[in-house]
Amino acid sequence: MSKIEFVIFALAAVLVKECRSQQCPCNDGLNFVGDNVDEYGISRGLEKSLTAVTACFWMNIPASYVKTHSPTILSYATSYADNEIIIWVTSTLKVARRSIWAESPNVVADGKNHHACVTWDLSTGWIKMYVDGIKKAKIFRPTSFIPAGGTWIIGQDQDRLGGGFAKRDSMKGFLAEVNVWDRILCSYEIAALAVSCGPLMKGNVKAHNDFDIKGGVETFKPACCLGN
Ligand SMILES: [Ca+2]
Repeated sequence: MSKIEFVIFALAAVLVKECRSQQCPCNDGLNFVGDNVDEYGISRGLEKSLTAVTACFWMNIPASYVKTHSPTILSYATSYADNEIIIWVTSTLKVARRSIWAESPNVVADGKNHHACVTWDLSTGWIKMYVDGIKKAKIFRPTSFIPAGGTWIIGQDQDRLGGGFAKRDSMKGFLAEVNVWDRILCSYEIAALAVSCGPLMKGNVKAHNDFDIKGGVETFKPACCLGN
């Protein structure tokens, strides 16, 4: 471990202690009612194609909801394919690039707050999935680069560019700090994000505040720390 890694781990340890004893000052928490096609966030555009992606977010999804729905966290569609990227939840966390999908083994739809990150290294084919700052899955799924010029949606799954929503794919519960980067975040960066009481880093591809929120989604300041 380098000195900088050690410093970040030490900072993360302090933040964990603080987070568990106070409300977190996270901004931009979104509360989805669920079971509709009206609630989502949209942000158009990707300037250049991607060969590496990291997406991170906070979520809290009721266990009962995933018995009848597959709430979608993030969807990126282009004119070539509606499922360029999908991150969704059954009881576990699932990701897909077109028809190539992967799953993290642990239950995340349990009515508790969870931080999650997914990394796609499209040059090597490795997908890594982190829950609450810990790597839970490393899966080899070779796919091609992600084309530019598409549309990003949070809280719904696109079956056509910017639309084609279904009730069964709607988000329910809380979603916060959805950020997307054009690089693979390191494990210590993800560990630090998962215990931060606010946004340490904004995504350089899409940041949470880039999304235009539609429908009846409420914004609030969530208690978004591990264990709350
Ligand atoms: Ca779709």
